[in-house]
Amino acid sequence: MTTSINGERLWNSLMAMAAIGPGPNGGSCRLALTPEDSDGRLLLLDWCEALGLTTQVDGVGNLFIRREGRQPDLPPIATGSHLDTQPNGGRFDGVLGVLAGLEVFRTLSEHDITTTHPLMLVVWTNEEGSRFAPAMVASGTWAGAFDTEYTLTRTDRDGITFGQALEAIGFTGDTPVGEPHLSHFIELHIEQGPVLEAAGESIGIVTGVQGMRWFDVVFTGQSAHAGTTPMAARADALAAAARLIDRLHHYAVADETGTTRITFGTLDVPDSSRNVVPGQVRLSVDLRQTDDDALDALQQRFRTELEACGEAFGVQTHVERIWASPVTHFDPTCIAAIEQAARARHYRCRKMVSGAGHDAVYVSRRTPTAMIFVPCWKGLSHNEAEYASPEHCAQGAQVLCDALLSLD
Ligand code: HGY
Ligand code: MN
Ligand code: MN
Ligand code: MN
Repeated sequence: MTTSINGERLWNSLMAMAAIGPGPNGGSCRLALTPEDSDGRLLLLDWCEALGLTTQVDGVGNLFIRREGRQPDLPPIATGSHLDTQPNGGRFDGVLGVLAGLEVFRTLSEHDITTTHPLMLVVWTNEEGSRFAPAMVASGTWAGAFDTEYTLTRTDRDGITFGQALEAIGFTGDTPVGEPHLSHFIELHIEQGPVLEAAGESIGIVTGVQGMRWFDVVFTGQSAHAGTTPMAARADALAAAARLIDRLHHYAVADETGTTRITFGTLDVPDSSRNVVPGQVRLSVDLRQTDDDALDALQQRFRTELEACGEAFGVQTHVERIWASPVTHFDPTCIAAIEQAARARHYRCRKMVSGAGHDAVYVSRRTPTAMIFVPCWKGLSHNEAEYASPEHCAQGAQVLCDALLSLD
């Protein structure tokens, strides 16, 4: 007997969630642990309460929403994702995975289906790493990659700690971090890239995630007068940073394999003024590659270019390592369950590696894990124009439902 999810109900829930913390151009802005993030969590918990589900919250704000099974002592089969967004985020990144999980629970209740294992819908705190670096830090804490103290003391640009922000929205839970143990985890997410849409396919069977490394670079030169200081006498921190960005950008573009990703997402020029030669600059660096050796080589090139830029401009450079996430390979059983579910529904599908990081990366360190992708418009994400069609959202939720049930 196949169980069909209700695509319209899922779409309506997605749009209701999108109304919380709306961005100025039709997207979403629910930075982690802000009142908007809290409102999104509370809306979800309202919906879950209506289904008679129980919720545990751990010490870093992860939500574990439980649907009872016939054998309560078995470890839950889980799904989930994140509700926090980028400042200029879209309405589907993370949210689709959470609300598709809710749709599965709604569908099972509607059809009066009780699984053997308990089921769990998980909302991981601060997946984006935008307000508090690093990304995926709360799923990482659950997985044992970070200790709770480290996570609670991460600070945002205003010096507010993760722990203070969590307390302020009332989501500091008493479930010990690391509980509960999960039997399987499957995360549905938009692809956030162009592959599925270009191929006219509906489902990505995600076999793993590429490696990622984050750094901050502080360039320290000398602030000076814009009018009186000859060019040859300057130690211009911003010009040095610009040279680094230009050199590494072209290095990545020239990579014939097309797998090198370098992003300079933030550039801070403290006390900047239009008629002062910038004395200090802080630049963020996000390096990604599909294998760890290539990532090592990319990191080495970054270091070499940085040294050369420092010398050329007479500027000191200091590198702070913020985060490293190695190439991740997902679990064959979960991958097979997803593939089987997609093919049984005759959805056009392919196996693929994720370019974006996801909570599933850390969950997979402790729990058999895999992911399902659906296409998004022009592969656009981390952009308010992000869009996934109601059909693709429904197909992704259907594969999620079938795959979870097949693991039970
Ligand atoms: O950075 C990432 O890939 C994720 O969206 N946090
Ligand atoms: Mn995401
Ligand atoms: Mn994201
Ligand atoms: Mn992500």
